[in-house]
Parts: sequence; structure tokens; C-alpha cells
Amino acid sequence: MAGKPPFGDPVQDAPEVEEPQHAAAGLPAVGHTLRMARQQMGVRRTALTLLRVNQKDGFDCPGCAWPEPEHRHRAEFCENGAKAVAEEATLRRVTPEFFAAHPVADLAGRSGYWLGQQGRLTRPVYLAEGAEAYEPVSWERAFDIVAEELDALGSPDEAVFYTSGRTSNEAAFLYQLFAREFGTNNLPDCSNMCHESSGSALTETIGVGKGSVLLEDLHRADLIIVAGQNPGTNHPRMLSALEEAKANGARIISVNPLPEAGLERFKNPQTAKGLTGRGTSLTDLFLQIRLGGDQALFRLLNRLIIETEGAVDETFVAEHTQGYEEFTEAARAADWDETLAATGLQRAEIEEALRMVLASERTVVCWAMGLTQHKHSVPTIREVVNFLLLRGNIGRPGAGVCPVRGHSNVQGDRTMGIFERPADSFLDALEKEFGFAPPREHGLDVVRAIRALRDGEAKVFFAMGGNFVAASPDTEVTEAAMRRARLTVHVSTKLNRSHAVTGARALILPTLGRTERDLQGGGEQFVTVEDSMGMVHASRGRLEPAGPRLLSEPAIVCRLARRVLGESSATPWEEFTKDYATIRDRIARVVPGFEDFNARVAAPGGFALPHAPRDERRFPTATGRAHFTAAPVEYPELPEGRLLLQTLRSHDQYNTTIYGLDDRYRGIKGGRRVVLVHPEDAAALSVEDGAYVDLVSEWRDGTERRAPGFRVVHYPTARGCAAAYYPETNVLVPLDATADTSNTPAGKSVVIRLERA
Ligand SMILES: Nc1nc2c(c(=O)[nH]1)N[C@H]1C(S)=C(S)[C@@H](COP(=O)(O)OP(=O)(O)OC[C@H]3O[C@@H](n4cnc5c(=O)[nH]c(N)nc54)[C@H](O)[C@@H]3O)O[C@H]1N2
Ligand SMILES: Nc1nc2c(c(=O)[nH]1)N[C@H]1C(S)=C(S)[C@@H](COP(=O)(O)OP(=O)(O)OC[C@H]3O[C@@H](n4cnc5c(=O)[nH]c(N)nc54)[C@H](O)[C@@H]3O)O[C@H]1N2
Ligand SMILES: [Mo]
Repeated sequence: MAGKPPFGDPVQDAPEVEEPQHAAAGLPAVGHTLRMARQQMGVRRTALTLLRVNQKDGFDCPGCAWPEPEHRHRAEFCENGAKAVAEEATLRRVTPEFFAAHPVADLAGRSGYWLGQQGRLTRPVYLAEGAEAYEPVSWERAFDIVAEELDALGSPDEAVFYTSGRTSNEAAFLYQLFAREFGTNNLPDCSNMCHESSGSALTETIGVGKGSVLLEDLHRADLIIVAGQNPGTNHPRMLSALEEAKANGARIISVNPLPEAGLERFKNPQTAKGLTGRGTSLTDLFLQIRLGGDQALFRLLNRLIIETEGAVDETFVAEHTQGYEEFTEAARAADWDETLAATGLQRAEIEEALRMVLASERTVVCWAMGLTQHKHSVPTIREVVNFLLLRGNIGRPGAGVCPVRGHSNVQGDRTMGIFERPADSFLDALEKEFGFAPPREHGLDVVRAIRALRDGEAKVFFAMGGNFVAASPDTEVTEAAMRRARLTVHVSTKLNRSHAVTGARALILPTLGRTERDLQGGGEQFVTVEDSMGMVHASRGRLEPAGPRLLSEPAIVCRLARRVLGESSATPWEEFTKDYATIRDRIARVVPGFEDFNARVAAPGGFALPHAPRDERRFPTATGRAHFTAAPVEYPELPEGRLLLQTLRSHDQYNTTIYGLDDRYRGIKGGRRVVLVHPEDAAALSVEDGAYVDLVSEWRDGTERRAPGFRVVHYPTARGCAAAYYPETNVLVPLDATADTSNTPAGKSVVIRLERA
């Protein structure tokens, strides 16, 4: 029953389907990059801007958090980094007249793609209570409005201060300082929806919630396992590191329900051979796992390691770990049949993986959202840690844990104190440095903030970047929650859905992006960021700002803080705005690892933050040892006639920012409302390729959620598992469906049924 899409704009969303590709990058990627960049920036600006990305004197790519190699190419960026840059450095502008022509109700009816295409925001705008459209407003007045609403709150805990992960270290440090001087730890961030499960699992087991490998460790590894990650699209420069590791003899196992093009074969666009040849085959063993089967897989591998004579690094286990006895007891109970059912894998595939694991002296496990966004994500990642601990693969060159971060400074924001559950040591340091008593009670994370807004317990929502409404789960619930707020404020570079779903009053505050020159009283400023591997370095924009009225994020925080806190705040906000080096001096005194910050960040390439397990095999847990943990094995249950849906990214998007309507590597063109289903599952459900269906999610409390009008695409995914793009499918993820411990929305295992549209 193929036919026309019954939902959405048929011109904007009419997907066409071709064969998926088996290799990433190469010449088509270069052509694609330049075309997209030229459309947004023109020829000259494209050349000037792209040559500055990730250079030692340039700006940090606003795309992903992958680190920069020591020897940089003249063009150290990738197709998708270039799209992120073009999106920000675009010549298109949202004019003051735009808002008069497009009242909020009109904006609310537009797609995220359309909103993003309108260009950069250039002046503050205000939506008054009862008004239909945003109107230009002065910065003074904007800060007055925020102060009015914050002053009117019954308690500082009725305000929520969200952060997305592009915010610089300097801005993030000031922002959390302001929130805490104001009196709340309500500092949810995008990390709550992203790598929170990694942070929870790693802090508990190895004492540091960050990855333990540097780029050179990847280059030196014998075996790299890439589980639950699609680097060809989301971290394309990682493919160069994998290519280099392979050239040094490494082997690669990919664990994924989908055969992702980048992991199959990579044509390095930095080399002549890569541009025109067949490229490098990356994956040696592809384990096409069922969604959520990873804990079971690693548990069985752990049993098999334990049962192999001489395979466990007994010296390491004895000297550095605890909990081994209990863990081995649990691991011995791992069952082949149950594992095969949970993973959908063949016995021979797991035996082959074991041979590769045992042959490796230095193993790295990399992962991203495929491991972090399930109910049992924290025990899954703990099982990965068990796996590495068994053979002494933490704190040894060429080995370790490698959670690959998303936003370019999401890790740095957390280091700077953007966290709703700050450590007492951090608050003590703030108290000592700034002479005020920070609140000690833990604050709200993303999911709890939505509940607080929904229940009228939070009344002011302030966002430093991001697109909270579209990125959060349970879209209808989240939007209704946001509409109950007294005031919603967004510091943004571009228009997005969150500007159209507002509280009684709303403000949009436009800000500078990474690519732009930041001129303050004390001269030209730079900011700093921390990449996925704990390297801190400077980022300097050179482009003229998108408009004369833009303020930098640090300037916005400082002016707001002074207006809200008044003269009673002893913090020198004015001095901070003038000269960001004075902010770094404070960071140096508050955050461990940043001693002598200004001097060290001046070094080309920056510096590495200390990481006790990596640097000295020291585990700063409660016991001073790394912890084996023995959680029961879990995997999602799939009722008859249902599918397990993962919500993921296409090749043409950055989270909620849609660059285009194609997903080239997966063979999808011109539309996003597609659902990828295995042909045999589709046959069993009687839906042919090209049929239009509604996706209906079924939650355990009996409630149902519906996303209408998706074209079925027969696709070689693991059996029983389907895939569709986020954020269109966020409406299907119940607010209460979160990971245990980390509370991350479980967007990678949603039980759905397909209903004919
Ligand atoms: N171009 C671009 N770059 C980006 C982003 C972007 O949107 N666009 N987003 C940035 C951000 S914030 C982040 S967090 C990262 C996200 O980077 P990824 O985590 O790579 O992003 P997803 O598209 O969510 O892909 C999830 C991958 O995990 C697999 N997977 C899903 N469930 C499971 C499972 O249960 N087990 C296993 N083994 N695999 C599974 C999926 O098939 C898919 O390959 O990328 C960052 N970089
Ligand atoms: N179902 C489902 N939901 C998910 C995910 C999933 O895989 N599935 N992934 C989750 C993950 S991993 C993440 S990280 C979140 C992302 O959640 P967010 O970080 O909140 O969302 P983004 O789409 O990255 O935010 C884009 C907006 O940021 C603003 N922006 C861009 N650059 C700047 C800047 O330099 N400064 C400021 N102030 N603003 C800027 C622009 O206005 C742009 O519209 O989504 C999560 N939601
Ligand atoms: Mo993320």
C-alpha cells in the first residue's frame, strides 16, 4: 500500500530511497561540504572560515568534541564540521521585521528545518504577556524583565538554568556562579540526555567520570571496539584515527544494530588515495546486535575471559581493584542461550570476538548514544568497565575507556560546574574563592526540570544555548510544561522550536558564535574548551559578528548577574566581561587541574587535564580501588507484533538543527519521516517498503503516544529493531522512560507498533 505521505509537508518531506552506501567520506563528501558551505557563506567566506577550523590559532569546530591531532592538516575539519560552521557563519539574517511578519503562532507551525534556515538572530526580542509576536527590545530592558521575574519567585529553586554543550569554559563558569549566587543548583544540561550514563558508571567504578584515553592511545591500540556509535556521521574525524590505528596493526570490532557506512570503509578526504580509491576497510568483525543487548554480550565475554587460563591480569586485579570475587560469581552464571537471545548474535560470532579480545594486549572500548540511552545503560557501561579491568586495560598506554562526547564543549561545561549535583569539594572551593555560601541541596536535571515546570513548581526557564523543547523527550508533555512557565529565556544564535513554545513572557537573546571576533573593553578575547579526551585549548573567532548588537555569552551572564544580584554581589562581574583572563584566574583557583591556566593555555595546542587512572593507575573512588560491579543482566523485552525503536541522527542534522533532508550513507533522500525496518519483520507485520504508517509507542502504564506518517524503508537492521530520526520521534519517548541512576531519557529502546496511516 504505497502512496502519498498523509502527514507533513509533502514538498518538504517526500523521502526517496536508494541502496545504502558501504563507505564514508571521499570525493562526494568534499563536494557536498563545499556546496552547503557556499550556499550559506559565499565563496570567499567559505575559504577563509574553513581554513581556520581547529588550527592552533583558529577556532574550535562547533561540531563534535573529537580531539585535534598533534600534526594538523591544513584542512582539519570534516564534512559535518563544515556544515556546523556554515550554519553559524551563514550570511542570512533574521531581521526585526521578521518577527512582525511571523507571529509566534506562525513560528510554531514551521518545521525546525525552516526555522534554522532563516539565519542568524541579531537583536534581543521580547514577547510580552498576551502579545502575539516578539518585538525588538533593548538589552537593558531584557535584563530588567528577567530580574523582575526572578525577584518575584518564592524561592530561587523555582528557576531553572539549562545549558547546551557549545558554551565555552569561561561562560559556563560564570553561568553556574551566577545561578549559585542567586541560590540554586538547578543547572540541568544536555549531558543529562547524552553521556550522563557514562559519567555515572565511570565515576562509581574508576573514580573519574571521563574517558581514560588520549588520541595516541587509539593509535597504539591492538583492538578497538566501537559500540553504539556512528562516527562516519557524528565524529567523522574519528575515522582518521581508526585508519591510523589500523595502519599500525589494530583490529576493530563494531557492535551496532545497523551496518553504518563509516565503520565499514573509510575514504580519507585528506589523502589523494582516499579521495579516489577504495579507501580503508575499518571493521574486522561486525556484531549486529539487538538494541540493548550490549550488557549481555559483555557479561558473556567476561565469563569466557575468566574461564580462559591466564587471560585475567591477576596482578592488576589484586593490586588495583575490588569486588572481583562477587563479580566472577555473577559472570560465571552468564548463559549462552540467554545471551544469544538478548543479542541476536550467533555463537561463532561471539567466539570470534573472544579470540580477538584474547589476542589483544591493549584494548580500547569507544561508545556513544547506543550505550547511554537505555533503561539499563549504567549497568551496561559498568560491564564494559569490568571487561577492561579483567585484562588490566585501564591506565596502560593504548588501552582504556573512550566515551565519545557529543557537543564540542559538553565535557568542559561539566568540569566548570554545570551540574545539578555538584560535589561538596567544588562548592567549598567556590565558597572560599567568592565569599558566599552556595546552596548545598541538589538541583533538577532535565527530566526533573520538565516535571517541575509541568507541576508549576518551576516558573522561570533560562537556557544558555540549545533547543530544550525539541531535544527533550515526550514532546507534548514538555511543550505543555514550558507553556506553564512565567518566563522563558533563550540565549541563542539561531531560531528554533524552543522560541515558539513559550511561557507567559519570553525573551530571545542573540549571542556570538565560535567563529566570531569577540571584542570587549580589554581588547580582543578568546575562550577555551575541553575536548572528549580532556585536552583544554583556546578558541578564537575571526569573523565580523553577525550583527552590531550581539553580546558574547560571558557578557550576557555578567550583565544579567549584576542586574539580578545587585551591589550585594562581591563578584567583579564588570572586570570579568572586560578581560576573560580574569575569569581564567578564578577557574585556576577553583577547578583542580587548571592551575596556571592562563600561562598553560597559551601553549599551542593547549594542555591535558590530569586523569588519575590514566596517568598513574590511581583510582579516586571511595576505596581507592577500581570497582568490579555485578548487576543483574537486563535487556529490553519485546512483546509479540511490536518493534523496538531507536531514535537517532541522520547525516544532515546536528541534533535538532536540520541541515538538509538527506541521509546519504543510508540512501535516504529528500525526507526525514522514515522508519527503517528489517524486511522479514516488515513481512511479518505486513508492511511493504514504501507503505505509510503511524508509529505508536506503548508505555508500561498503558499510555500510548503517536508519531504519524512515516514511510517504511526495508533496511538491514538487527531483527526486531527499528530506527527513525530524532527529534521527530521524541514525541514517542515517555518522560518516565529513563535510565536507572543517570535518569537519561531512554530514546534508544522504545516499544512501538506500526499502524497503517
Ligand atoms: N554531524 C553531527 N555530529 C554530531 C551530532 C549530530 O547530530 N550531527 N550530535 C553530537 C552529539 S550531541 C552526540 S551525543 C553525538 C552522538 O553520536 P552517536 O551516538 O553516534 O549518535 P546517534 O545517531 O544517536 O547514533 C547512535 C548509534 O548507536 C547505534 N545503537 C543504537 N542503539 C544501540 C544499542 O543498543 N547497542 C549498540 N551496540 N548500538 C546501538 C545506532 O545504530 C547508531 O549507530 O554526536 C555528536 N556529533
Ligand atoms: N530522542 C532523542 N532525543 C535526544 C537525543 C537522541 O539521540 N534521541 N540526543 C540527546 C543528546 S545526545 C543531546 S546532546 C541533546 C541536544 O540538546 P541541545 O543541546 O539542547 O540541542 P541542540 O539541537 O544541539 O541546540 C541547537 C541550538 O543551539 C543554539 N546554538 C548553537 N550554537 C550556539 C552557541 O554558540 N551559543 C548559544 N548560546 N547557542 C547556540 C542554536 O540556537 C540552535 O538552534 O538532545 C538529546 N535528545
Ligand atoms: Mo549529545
